[in-house]
Amino acid sequence: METKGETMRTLKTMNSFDGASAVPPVHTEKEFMGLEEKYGAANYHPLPLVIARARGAWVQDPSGNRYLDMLSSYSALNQGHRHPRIIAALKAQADRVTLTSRAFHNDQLGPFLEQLSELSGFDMILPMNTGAEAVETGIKACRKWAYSVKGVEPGKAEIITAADNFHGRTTTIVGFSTEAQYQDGFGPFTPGFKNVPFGDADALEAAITPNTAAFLVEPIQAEGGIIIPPAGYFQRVRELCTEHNVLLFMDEIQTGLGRTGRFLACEHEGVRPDCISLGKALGGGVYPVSAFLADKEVMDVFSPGDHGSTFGGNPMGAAVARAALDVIKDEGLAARAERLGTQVMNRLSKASSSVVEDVRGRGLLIGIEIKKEVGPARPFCEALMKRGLLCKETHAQVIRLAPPLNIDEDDLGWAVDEILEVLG
Ligand code: IF1
Repeated sequence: METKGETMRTLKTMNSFDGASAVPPVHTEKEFMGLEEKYGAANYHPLPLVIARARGAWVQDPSGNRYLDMLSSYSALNQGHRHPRIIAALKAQADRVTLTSRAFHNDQLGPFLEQLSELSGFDMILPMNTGAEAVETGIKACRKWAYSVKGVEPGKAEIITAADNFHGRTTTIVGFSTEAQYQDGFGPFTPGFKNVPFGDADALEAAITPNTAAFLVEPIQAEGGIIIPPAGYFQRVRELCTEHNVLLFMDEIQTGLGRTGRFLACEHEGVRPDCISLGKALGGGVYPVSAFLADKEVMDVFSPGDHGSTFGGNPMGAAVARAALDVIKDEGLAARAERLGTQVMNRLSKASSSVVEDVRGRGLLIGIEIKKEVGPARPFCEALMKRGLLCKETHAQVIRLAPPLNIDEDDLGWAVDEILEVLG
């Protein structure tokens, strides 16, 4: 990296990776990128950086250049890269048993479910692998609950979702996306969904019918541009759902597990949903683990054979998730996110108002919206990458910041210095 400012900082941590040596890479960065381009489907357009090693909040390319990771794989790395306790759990479990299928019991799943139930306050858990699978599981649970408990006529259950949602990429889930590109060319879609504007409780009330099974919503719309709901919105949503016997299903896949300064983001709103989905950091950034959580009345709709997954609940994932949850709790990562997030927000509020339209966030999930007349956010992310700092825009105008929650305070301070400089 050529820029002067970050040399000290990148050198500071230069020797901190285990076994990181000056062994020349077999391929150059250019060749690695070329291979992905030639053999990989073109469904991504990554920034031109190849990551070969990582630890904590830092990543390194094959040539040894260092970058501070302010994206954390979209909050899947709340515990940082390769947390020693999580890696130890992974290695220990790899030496015992990795996969049993759910045809048999294993000695990791039960303790994992108990731990997650105690931390979240939900009675029961259905483990899956990816976020989209946890959301799909929840959709099935809400529909079945509507038929078997609420008494909705067969085939009539409806689920209400929010405009500008992001819940994953399956054909059912993109079917209720309002982003044209996510749907384009992938229809026909699953019926039984309708959208209302996020933040508008009256619109939700108007959309509820006797056939409504659930309202599926993110506590903060992250991909939507870090959209924080208006004060009191979720309290009203909770009242409406209770009044009309509709399940409140909150997708905490990106906002949960400490990211926003609470274990779950819904705690900010003072509401308890009927069910939630978790993913991303549940696997500590090393193994895909997701889950659908609900109380007994909802989870009881499932009988043997109704739902499942070859890998869901496997002992490797369960052991990793137990360590991932231990780290969040023992290191007080939610409180840390709250404290550091406030510091960052205070400093960012001093950014040039001729460039910045708005700074918003909760905990360490922060969006910097660039003024439309200034241009899109991407060039700012590219400029930051040149300075050794990784982040990614969401939609055209918003720079999304989501560093590991255990990021070193000086590193985070340096990142804000760089951001303020780039914003001018
Ligand atoms: C990608 C976005 C973020 C999620 C919420 C479910 C899922 C996600 C609230 C599905 C996933 C990911 C998907 C990933 C990038 C990332 C993303 F830009 F696409 F929208 F974070 F903002 N619910 N979000 O945020 O989880 O099935 O992916 O495990 O490249 O698509 P998944």
